[in-house]
Amino acid sequence: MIELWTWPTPNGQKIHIALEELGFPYTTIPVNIGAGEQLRPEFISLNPNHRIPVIVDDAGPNDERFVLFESGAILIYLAEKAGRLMPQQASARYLCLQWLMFQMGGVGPMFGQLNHFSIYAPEKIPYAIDRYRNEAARLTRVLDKRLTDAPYLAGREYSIADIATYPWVRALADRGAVPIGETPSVQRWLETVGARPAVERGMALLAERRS
Ligand SMILES: N[C@@H](CCC(=O)N[C@@H](CS)C(=O)NCC(=O)O)C(=O)O
Repeated sequence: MIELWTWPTPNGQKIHIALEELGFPYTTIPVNIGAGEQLRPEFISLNPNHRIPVIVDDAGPNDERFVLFESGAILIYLAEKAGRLMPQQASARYLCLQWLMFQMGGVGPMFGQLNHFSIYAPEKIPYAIDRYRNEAARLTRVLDKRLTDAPYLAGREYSIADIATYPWVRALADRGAVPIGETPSVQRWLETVGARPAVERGMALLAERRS
């Protein structure tokens, strides 16, 4: 059984989707980050960086209990454990990791900063908002080019690279923060990925707690 410590934000939703796609049995422990629950000692003992998501797998490597944080590492772990959602063929596998790293190092941090400065910052700083809005738009155009050349980020196969990227793009597209009307291939991919039953279930997990 996998224990999932999470909250319905894009980094948590990636893991919700992967677990739903792969069918691993799991239990969910909500960590309300708005209420500061990520700072509780029991959570910090699992992730010293006090961020969701975290998984605790009681059947980890060598059949031992295994704790893992960082959503990109968790996605690779789950895909390798199942032997699914990451292409087997070498070049496609590295392209999958390339686009996963693009999400972890680019889309996540930049879209996150755009959210911070445009929604949560007590002072609205035009320079910061413009900087992250432009960067989010640029990254969306990079995704659009890739998704014009290939149906999914890794190529022909749906993979953890799509799972990592979908919740971020979905969230910003839904509130009009990225120019989705100008990126038709991203729009097509959002519709295709969003129609997967496991993606619908993963996005719905704990959603009522946030509203
Ligand atoms: N690089 C980390 C980022 C995780 C992260 O930033 N999680 C956010 C929610 S999306 C969080 O827990 N924030 C709590 C806080 O800022 O204190 C990952 O991908 O797992």
